[in-house]
Amino acid sequence: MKRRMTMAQAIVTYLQNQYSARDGKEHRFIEGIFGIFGHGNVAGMGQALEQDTGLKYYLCRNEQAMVHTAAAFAKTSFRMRTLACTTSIGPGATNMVTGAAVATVNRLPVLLLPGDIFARRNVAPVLQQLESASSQDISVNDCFKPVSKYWDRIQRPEQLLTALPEVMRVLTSPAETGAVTLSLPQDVQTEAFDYPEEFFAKRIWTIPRTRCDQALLKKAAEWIRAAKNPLIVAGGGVLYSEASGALAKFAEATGIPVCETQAGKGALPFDHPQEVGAVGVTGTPGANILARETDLVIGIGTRYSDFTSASKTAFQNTGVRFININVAEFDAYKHSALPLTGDARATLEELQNLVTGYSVSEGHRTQIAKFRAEWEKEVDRIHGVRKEPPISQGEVIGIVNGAMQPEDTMVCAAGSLPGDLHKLWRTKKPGGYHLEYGYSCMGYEIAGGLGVKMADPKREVYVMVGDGSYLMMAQEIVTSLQEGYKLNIVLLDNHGFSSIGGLSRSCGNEGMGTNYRYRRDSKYDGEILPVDFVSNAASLGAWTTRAKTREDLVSALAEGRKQPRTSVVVVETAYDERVPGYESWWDVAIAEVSEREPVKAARKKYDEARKKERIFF
Ligand SMILES: Cc1ncc(C[n+]2csc(CCOP(=O)(O)OP(=O)(O)O)c2C)c(N)n1
Ligand SMILES: [Mg+2]
Repeated sequence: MKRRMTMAQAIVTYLQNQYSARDGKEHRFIEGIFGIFGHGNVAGMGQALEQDTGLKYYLCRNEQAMVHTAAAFAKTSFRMRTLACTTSIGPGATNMVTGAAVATVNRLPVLLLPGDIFARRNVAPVLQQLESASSQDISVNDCFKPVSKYWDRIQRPEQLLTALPEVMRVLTSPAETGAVTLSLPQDVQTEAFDYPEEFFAKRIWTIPRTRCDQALLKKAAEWIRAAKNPLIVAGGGVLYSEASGALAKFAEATGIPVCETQAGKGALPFDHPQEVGAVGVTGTPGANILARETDLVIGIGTRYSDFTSASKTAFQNTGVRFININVAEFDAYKHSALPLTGDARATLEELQNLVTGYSVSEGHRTQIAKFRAEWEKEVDRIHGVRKEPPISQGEVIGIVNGAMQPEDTMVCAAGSLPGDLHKLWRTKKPGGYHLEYGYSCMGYEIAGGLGVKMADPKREVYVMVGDGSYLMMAQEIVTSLQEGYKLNIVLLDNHGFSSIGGLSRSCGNEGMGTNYRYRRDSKYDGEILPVDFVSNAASLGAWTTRAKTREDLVSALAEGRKQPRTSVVVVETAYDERVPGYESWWDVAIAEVSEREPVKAARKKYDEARKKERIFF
């Protein structure tokens, strides 16, 4: 049996019949499709979606934002589901490139379907076509190649028969997943083909719990048994694999402390006895001291970004070794580790059986408990700072954390918040802490929050966003209202880029371009720009209020939570009141020559600090 359909109609039908399965649970893999239409997709994909509502269509305000929404949806679903995104050609398409990079860096499945220029070519250059004099086989969509895990261009409708299964293979592969881009020339979208009926049959893609090599597993157990002060670094892979329970058991049985990366935070609840908190540049003192001294790092589902490895200075024990449990071979081999290439949960369970009876020393357990207690005191101190308005960011974090229920989720991505949140946030459940800190993309926050809410409408979603990020991408508030997905947005207004301002000064500079102030002579040191965020958010349709004091903020959050529609609480925070760093360092290169003394001094310190950077062999 054949079905005569356009290429776009075939995509829409195929996608709604793809399912994922793991641990006996089955999900429709592509839950819906976001899209902004233009001449490059309205008559193809638009026609198909209008005719066949089996794949639910969502309208958003910006193409970059919809990819963030899809990525956050996938992350909240532990990669068992995602959303697709359709765009027109040219700017609509390239607007998604940043979103694609976010998804790929964070190893999150998103399906991108940018429209493309005419395959037929005779009418070129079409509106929004960037011509190339050296080849006609190129368009702006080639820009997606380095940010996609699979990229293809459908020049004939029958190519879908071989392309779409590849799309699904990559999207559902725990090791390979990321952004997948299918470029769809606008004429080919509308071309018909007799597709075989079987192509549209329901297909279930099992997301495997891959087992690692058994000889390496045995060797890993020997290394653990021989270790004096091992340390587990829990990354995003622990969450993606839903391995929190297995990790808790493993840590309890062995006494091995667990520290967390940004993506891995929440793998264990903050009050678990083996949980020593954030590690790396934005880490806690206990975790960073343990990292410095450990003789065995067990990295689980981590890509060892520079924030985790403190730019390769975190692990200073001369004899330190690494065991990496990672479903992606690429990550498993990092730091010359003993690679356990496999699923985090399955591997932890198998490893646990081989280390029965092993425990870190009593002294080590006592030390861990002491670090934990000291850190909780420090968090209380920072939460408890009582500054006259504008209040401190640390206080705001404490208040928002206190206003939330264990099953709620806090979302953030860029600015000075992620570092402070990594340290201070008390996460109670896996998925409660949602940071996009692989690409740290300003603008992810609200769009991402929408994706979290769409994945689990029952939970309250809190978006913490700086004024800089808000001004880059706030428009998805409108989408949240349109769809009835309520967000609780907390906007911290410190009149500029406090994070980068601080960084600039720590590099011996003066923070040029990091204040939102009027230009006066050659500098931005005039009055603060009068941006009224309350009116701005209200104009988009949100419930809004301003909070100045701690008491204001507590009641504003309570009031906002009660609102049926998206709420925005605007709180002015102090630009220079910062949470300190603890026992760590980040490599940001400083000018080697300068006419300025502070830069020279910063470079001198920098040259010294860099000596601690290690390569592991
Ligand atoms: C899209 C994008 N552009 C630039 C940056 C670099 N950057 C990181 S934080 C930041 C400033 C963020 O400002 P805001 O949201 O107000 O947070 P604050 O630093 O004040 O906490 C900038 C420009 C980025 N992360 N993402
Ligand atoms: Mg700011």
